[in-house]
Amino acid sequence: HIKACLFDLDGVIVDTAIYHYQAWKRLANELGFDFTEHDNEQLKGVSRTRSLEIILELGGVTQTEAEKEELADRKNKWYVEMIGKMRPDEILPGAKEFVQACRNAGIKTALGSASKNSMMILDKIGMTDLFDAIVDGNKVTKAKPDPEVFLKGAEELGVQPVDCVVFEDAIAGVEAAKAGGMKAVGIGEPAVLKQADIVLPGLSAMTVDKLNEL
Ligand code: B16
Ligand code: MG
Repeated sequence: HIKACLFDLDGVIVDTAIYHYQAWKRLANELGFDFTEHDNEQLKGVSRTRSLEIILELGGVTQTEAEKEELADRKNKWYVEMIGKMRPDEILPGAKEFVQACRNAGIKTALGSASKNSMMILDKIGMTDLFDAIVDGNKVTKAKPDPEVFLKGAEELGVQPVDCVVFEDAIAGVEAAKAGGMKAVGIGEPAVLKQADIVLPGLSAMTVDKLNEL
């Protein structure tokens, strides 16, 4: 019997990938190379540091650790400027409704995101109070596909992993859920999210009744 639902943020609750893309592209352009929306696919669910490494590899650029830190900070400032303007109407279809439906059914809810900016985004879209636990990039040391982020979420909720369902749009995120012994609902394409128990196009296709059929 499912007792908790854990939600990824980018790609499940909101589409912040577009803002990450714009900020990374600006950085790549300043460094003298281009960065396409196609390249950006590789960064979904990946940490900020790892994202930068992937971009520098694409551009064939090598940087010192100190330079990398400065570049990541520069990108983050532009990103924060953009998410600072986010509004509740940017919540993906059905996301708020499903999280609320879980709560109404007595199912605990948690956020499990790699983003260190999660709190700001939740605040801007007005969803902070809908989560019983929030585990973000500031609270974890190991990135997805390591299950740390979701295991911490389950622990904060006081629920066993086997009684949890994770909602994820990234391959690494689905892998993290499975590695943690949880059920995984993929948001996206079945051909991509092969490890997920089921794959849906978005949370508007999800219902509380479906949780116990997984
Ligand atoms: P930040 P998620 C992830 O969010 C994004 O998908 C990924 O593109 C980003 O690099 C990562 O957060 C870190 O974000 O730079 O804000 O700390 O999908 O795990 O909710
Ligand atoms: Mg995601």
